Amino acid sequence: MSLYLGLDSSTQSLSAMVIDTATRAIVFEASVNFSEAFPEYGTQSGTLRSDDPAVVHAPPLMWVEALEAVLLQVKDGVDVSQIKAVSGSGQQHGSVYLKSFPELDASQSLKSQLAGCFSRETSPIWMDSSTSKQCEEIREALGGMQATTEATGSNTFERFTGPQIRKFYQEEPEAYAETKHIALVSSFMASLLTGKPVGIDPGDGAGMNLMDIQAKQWHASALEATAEDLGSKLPPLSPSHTVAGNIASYFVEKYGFDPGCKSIVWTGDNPSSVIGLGLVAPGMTAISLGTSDTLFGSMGKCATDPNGEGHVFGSPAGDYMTLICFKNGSLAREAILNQYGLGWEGFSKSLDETPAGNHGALMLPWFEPEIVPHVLTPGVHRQNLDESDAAANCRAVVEAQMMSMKLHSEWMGEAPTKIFVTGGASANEQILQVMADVFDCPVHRFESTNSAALGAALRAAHAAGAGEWSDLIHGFTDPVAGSEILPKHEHAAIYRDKVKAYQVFEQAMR
Ligand code: ADP
Ligand code: XUL
Repeated sequence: MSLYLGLDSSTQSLSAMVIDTATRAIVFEASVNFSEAFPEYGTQSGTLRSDDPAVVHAPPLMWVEALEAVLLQVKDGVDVSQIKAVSGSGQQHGSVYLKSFPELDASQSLKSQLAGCFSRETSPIWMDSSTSKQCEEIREALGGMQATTEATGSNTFERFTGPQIRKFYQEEPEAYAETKHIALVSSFMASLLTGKPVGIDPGDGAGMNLMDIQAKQWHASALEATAEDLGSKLPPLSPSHTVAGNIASYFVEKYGFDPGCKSIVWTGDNPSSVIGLGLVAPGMTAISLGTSDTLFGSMGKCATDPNGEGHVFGSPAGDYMTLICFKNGSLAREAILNQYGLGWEGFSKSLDETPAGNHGALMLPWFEPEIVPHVLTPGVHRQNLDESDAAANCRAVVEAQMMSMKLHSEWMGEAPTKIFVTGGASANEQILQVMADVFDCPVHRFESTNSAALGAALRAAHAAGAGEWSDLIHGFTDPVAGSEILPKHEHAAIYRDKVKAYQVFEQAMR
């Protein structure tokens, strides 16, 4: 047996996946849904909301509790002593602020040991869009949009960690001064497993507006533009394959891990999915239909988006990856589903019953402030679309999302010739047909919709020396045989024109 554990701490849940590289099989999967398992934290879909829709936080102590809960399931499901290495991925950009990091003691729970350690009780997460002022200040200090994008791989974005840290520094200077360690969700969880603060990898580090994208080191001017003394509070940037140490004795004693089990640096969920989808060579494109929709690809050289909408992150496979994040992904599809009282079956039926192009109906589904295009005031806009027509609204939301993804990814250069798709909504064939038609290329599905956890398990194996990427991914990241969804050419022709109308509507309303 050659077991490796991958964890994914996402917005709504913490998932675990154990793979066996000897038999090339996923041998165990488990998941803990934050809001269901820990209602006492008062989260909705894993998030804390306030009266201001721009402010979205989550309690880090809930993630700590979830780690114990998911490891209990792993312990019941596999022989934990056989796990050779563990790694993970986290929702990107979210940050955790600690006054101190405790020496872990197996006779007490993680929760009780961490409870007094936070200098900020709640963590701003990627859905927060309350830092426009700080974005502008940092962008100006770095010489404007283009200079910021070239320096850090992205323009400043409200959810990125640098602007979030600056807001905390400005609004709660005493708590900021008390903060000894600032972690990302990924590096915080990795620190728990290792029993000490560990580094941030260039995949997740690039989502902070603080990392020099070429050198993959902290960017001195960006640190200075963000907050006083920031360099001393951040851990080092560490390559994604870094062995942070052996797993902390806490987990050996409490769950039965082998004392020699390696604890590997974590990355962001999107960089992790790049591995979990097998995008280890440049030029491959994938779309994840999760809480948000993200479009990403692997890239040999670092090329940034001149429009400042897309991002460049480090890829755990070595080079770079691009990423464009559309916040109103499943969030928007679910809003329509709920508005018309449908289930996913009814939603899919509506897509079947309505024609490609939807008789020219258009929707801009900005239920939440949108990241791409940049729209801070939420609003749902309709054109040639009757709000009382449930089926047409189902088609309109999906067409809008696919057309927006096509339009805002054109800067990447070449149109994709094949798309790999993952995330919860990739189970929906009707949605994938619209994707194939709008992009006019085949779409391939995967067995596991949890590519981030799979990527984490594969990264654990890679960092522990189990093999080269091309060998390791074999048998794990092959698309489901016969799952290919082909574009219908008459539909593709309709969307070629409709994308232009969509662009005009989008520009008029943003
Ligand atoms: P994340 O990892 O971002 O938390 P997931 O990738 O697990 O999210 O996706 C979860 C989402 O998938 C759910 O919120 C739901 O909207 C969506 N989903 C699940 N099943 C279907 C389906 N059959 N059709 C469309 N969407 C679905
Ligand atoms: C990426 C982003 C989201 C989160 C979701 O930039 O903000 O995809 O990573 O977990």
